[in-house]
Amino acid sequence: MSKRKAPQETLNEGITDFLIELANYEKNVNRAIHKYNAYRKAAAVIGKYPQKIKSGTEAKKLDGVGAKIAEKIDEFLATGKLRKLEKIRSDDTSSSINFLTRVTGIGPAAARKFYEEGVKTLEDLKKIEHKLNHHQQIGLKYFEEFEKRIPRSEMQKMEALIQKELEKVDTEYIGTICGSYRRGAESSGDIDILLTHPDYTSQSEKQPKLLHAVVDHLESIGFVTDTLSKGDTKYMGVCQVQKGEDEEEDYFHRRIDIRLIPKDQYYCGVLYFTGSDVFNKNMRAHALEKGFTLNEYTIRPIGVTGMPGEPLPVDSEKDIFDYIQWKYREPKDRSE
Ligand code: DCP
Ligand code: MG
Repeated sequence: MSKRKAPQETLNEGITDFLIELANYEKNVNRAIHKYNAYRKAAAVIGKYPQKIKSGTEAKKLDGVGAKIAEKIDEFLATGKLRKLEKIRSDDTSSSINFLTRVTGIGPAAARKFYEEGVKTLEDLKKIEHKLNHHQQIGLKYFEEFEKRIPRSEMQKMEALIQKELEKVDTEYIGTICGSYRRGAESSGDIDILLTHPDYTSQSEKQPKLLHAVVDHLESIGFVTDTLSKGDTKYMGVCQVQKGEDEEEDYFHRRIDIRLIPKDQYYCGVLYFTGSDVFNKNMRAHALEKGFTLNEYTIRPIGVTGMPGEPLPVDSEKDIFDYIQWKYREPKDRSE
């Protein structure tokens, strides 16, 4: 998962930016995930709204914007700022914890622990590097690079490279770069690859080799440069495009995740990891209304007893939309 969401360039970006800042504050500092979700949902729906919002009342008509957010919108429209945010930004605890969570491998709990030990800045972290785990050390090493968003042109380059190299390892692999890239974003925070192979299903044995063969190969060609964690089905690491002879500047190091998924669960996975997170929540809620439970692995009908039944067969993302009687939405239309 990437740490920082792209700022939204929309008619109401002042509003969506402050909502996202509040969302991150709730997640990182207060560990209030419901409030985080509520702010993200409001930001997504306002981001898609085709007019410039003129009042809280107008915004409140949108699904996901309640009275409290409407009030904040009024304050922001009237004064150009938000007292609550000014306070958060100037508060040492909040700003330090918020900062520390920008390092990959440091979550809200670790950030608070470091803060309580007096570790607040990048310099502080460097001094206690030996106390960091391997993931956090890599996060520190590439801190500035990981903060940079990946331009779509570079994502396309990496997609072509990955598809070409997958084919060399085994022509039967199916790989999809999901996340914001698949939704057509102009820039992405990281690379989220979903991998499957026809030999591998939820009924067959585990096949970690299918994942490791790909990672080892990407490492051997110098694309994968560091490993954060390497499990049977999930790899987290770092990659870098090699610069061409005619190029002057190096490419940045980028965060890459590769997940190996059984073929029968692949499209539920592709749907989930294409997101957005807000879209996923809305789709899951709609699925429930129609009597299905949907997650990153399966879609299952909920029986009269309220218990989920056996997973339904799925051969495409469209199958999932069909089960819940939803009109198919292209990835680019899945921001909320
Ligand atoms: N996801 C989700 N719920 C979460 C985290 C992730 O549904 N709590 C799904 C939806 C995301 C996808 O996984 O789109 C990938 O996660 P990222 O954090 O990488 O998000 P994006 O790829 O959408 O954005 P970015 O460009 O910042 O990487
Ligand atoms: Mg991503």
